[in-house]
Amino acid sequence: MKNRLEKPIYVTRPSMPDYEEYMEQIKPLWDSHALTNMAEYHGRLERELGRYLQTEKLSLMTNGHMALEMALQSLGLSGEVITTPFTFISTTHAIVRNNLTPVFCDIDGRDFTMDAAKLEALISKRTCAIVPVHVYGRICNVEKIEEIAKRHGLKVIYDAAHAFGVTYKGKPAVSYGDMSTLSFHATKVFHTVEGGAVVYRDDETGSELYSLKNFGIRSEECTDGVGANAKMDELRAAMGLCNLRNVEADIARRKILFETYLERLEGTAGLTLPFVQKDVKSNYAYFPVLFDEEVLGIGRDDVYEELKKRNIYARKYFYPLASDAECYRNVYSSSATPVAKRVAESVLTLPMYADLERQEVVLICENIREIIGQGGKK
Ligand code: T4K
Repeated sequence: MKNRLEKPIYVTRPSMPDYEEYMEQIKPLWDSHALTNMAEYHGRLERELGRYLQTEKLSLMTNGHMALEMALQSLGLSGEVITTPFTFISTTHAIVRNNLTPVFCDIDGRDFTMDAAKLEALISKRTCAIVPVHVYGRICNVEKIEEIAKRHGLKVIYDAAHAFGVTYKGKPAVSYGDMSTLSFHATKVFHTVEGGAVVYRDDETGSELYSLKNFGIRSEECTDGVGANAKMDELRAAMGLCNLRNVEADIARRKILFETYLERLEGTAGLTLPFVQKDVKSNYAYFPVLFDEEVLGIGRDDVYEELKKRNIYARKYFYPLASDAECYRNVYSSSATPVAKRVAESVLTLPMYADLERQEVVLICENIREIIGQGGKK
């Protein structure tokens, strides 16, 4: 184990703004005492994010999960929602917590987003919406999904938690569908520590979301919705304002790391490496690799454990499938989504964050090649 790293490398590490810059940003709060409930920075971050994402219709939320819950609730849906099991558990929970029933569609074997060719067969009289996920920041088959949704009168809400800053055919990922939700969690390309947003299309929905994230309160004496507390506070909005200034530079650094991984791992039998889709400007959020046990003679789980011993903490995003989670497995079977099952059983996402050194990526790749017995160095 000659390449064991001295310092642990985790799957991700949040970007931090310059300390002085953040202190400067939050200083006025000691005068204003305005800390939360849609105060100045809340509005400012909404406007600045709106400019970056080319939309005027963006509502900040306390996290990506509540963004999805609030988005679904604002549409007043009931019945079944077609979604993907290859996602973080939040996607399924947001559907279920809205008293909706998830119906799992299999994924495309190449980009791991919802397989639009299998979508229509799952539509029933009870279907009210589709919740696809731009998983790893890869864009779903938005054209086909829109065409099917239109034909059946269904709403489309994209879980775009991974797709901050991604564009498809020159348009931001969040411009597709009836709504899109974003996560600004510390582990994301852009973060506000915890945070998220809903991108919506009309002012009526905007007003509904504004009220729902504040307990359903419309005015001091009128509460006409069963809302939640999903507001973002001023300290986190200030973090967002600082981080937004650095996000393009962070994405550029990620791109270099992504390309270094490809350069060092390309041509290794038994590995399926990620790629940037056609017409997509990527944010390089994740570096997912499939390990084919039949070819390698060593399985994904063994590679994961071996990497851990060498101080490299990759993650099995997303294993188990949401449909296999203890709270859902009595209702669903992953055998209904065989492609998702195979991908979940063979995927490892390798460390990826803006501050990761190029040399660290080189070392991670050497370790992987050593573990799978295909030579330490390339
Ligand atoms: N939809 C999708 C498709 C999502 O992926 C997510 C979240 C959501 C919806 C919901 O959005 P949020 O409500 O979270 O905004 C993480 C994140 O907590 C979660 O945001 C993310 N997706 C998911 C994919 O990953 P864990 O449990 O794997 O994170 P954790 O704490 O193990 O962190 C991973 C590594 O990052 C650690 O080993 C070390 C490093 N780390 C983490 C944190 C939190 C740090 O260095 N500093 C930190 O503060 O879920």
